[in-house]
Amino acid sequence: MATTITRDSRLRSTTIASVGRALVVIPTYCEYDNIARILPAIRTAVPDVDILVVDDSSPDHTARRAAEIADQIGSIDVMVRPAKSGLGSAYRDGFHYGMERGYDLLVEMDADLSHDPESLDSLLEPFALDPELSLVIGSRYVPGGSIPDWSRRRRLLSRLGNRYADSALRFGVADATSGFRAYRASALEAVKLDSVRADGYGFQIEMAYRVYKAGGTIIERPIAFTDRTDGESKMSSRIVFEALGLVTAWAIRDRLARRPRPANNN
Ligand SMILES: Nc1nc2c(ncn2[C@@H]2O[C@H](COP(=O)(O)OP(=O)(O)OP(=O)(O)O)[C@@H](O)[C@H]2O)c(=O)[nH]1
Ligand SMILES: [Mg+2]
Repeated sequence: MATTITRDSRLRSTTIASVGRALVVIPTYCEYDNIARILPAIRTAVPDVDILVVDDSSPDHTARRAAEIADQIGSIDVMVRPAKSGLGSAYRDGFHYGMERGYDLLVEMDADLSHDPESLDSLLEPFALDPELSLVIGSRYVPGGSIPDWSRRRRLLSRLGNRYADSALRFGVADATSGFRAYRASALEAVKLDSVRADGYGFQIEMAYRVYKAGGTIIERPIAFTDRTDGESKMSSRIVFEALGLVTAWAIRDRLARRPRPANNN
């Protein structure tokens, strides 16, 4: 006998209604198959959130595919930019789009199904409980978080990178490179998005650090991060080294700025 499991959509609507309107921003570059899977999966998991796909004119016509799905299931916008311009700039444009339209929460999520739409609820729910909350990070490195597909070596490198970022910047974040997270719009306004220049992992770390420095409250919720099965990764070792260099530069800059000035005896 088949068992039917019905999700409690009443509870979900109440949660979203009490935190305001949420927009999930998904940057894409050549994710033709993945985008057709992730959009309906998000709609099923959190029916009340809207979605914005930010595509950089992917030659595989990801944007056209996204627009077809949008016609079928609604409440999805597709922003097409003229050329591949990086993850950081895709999020900046997507966040501006959402803030101009009055969304209260802005969510970052990859298209490649590494981020489970079923976890979206756990990123949004804390905003309903704490009006002061600025940022909820979906974290691989808090109890309950996991990366089932990664080798020990890759896990170690990512863990060490994150430990380095936290010991240099002291913002108390275990998984600052995670790209699965939700911001309160007012927290994004406070961080002056336009001056954020980093890309990739550096973008994620810089955004969390800026929220922290602006006095915002950040919490982490466990997620399982699974490897993409379709399409190609756009991350490179250049982006990893850029992130490490930036973390070091921010840490030095802010330590120097905090040093007491010598007393002027004249
Ligand atoms: N619009 C836009 N999207 C991008 C760009 N680079 C990457 N993306 C998207 O950003 C998301 C994350 O990129 P990935 O290549 O999966 O990076 P990652 O998840 O850190 O790396 P993997 O673990 O190897 O998948 C995916 O949805 C990509 O399609 C870009 O230059 N422009
Ligand atoms: Mg990915």
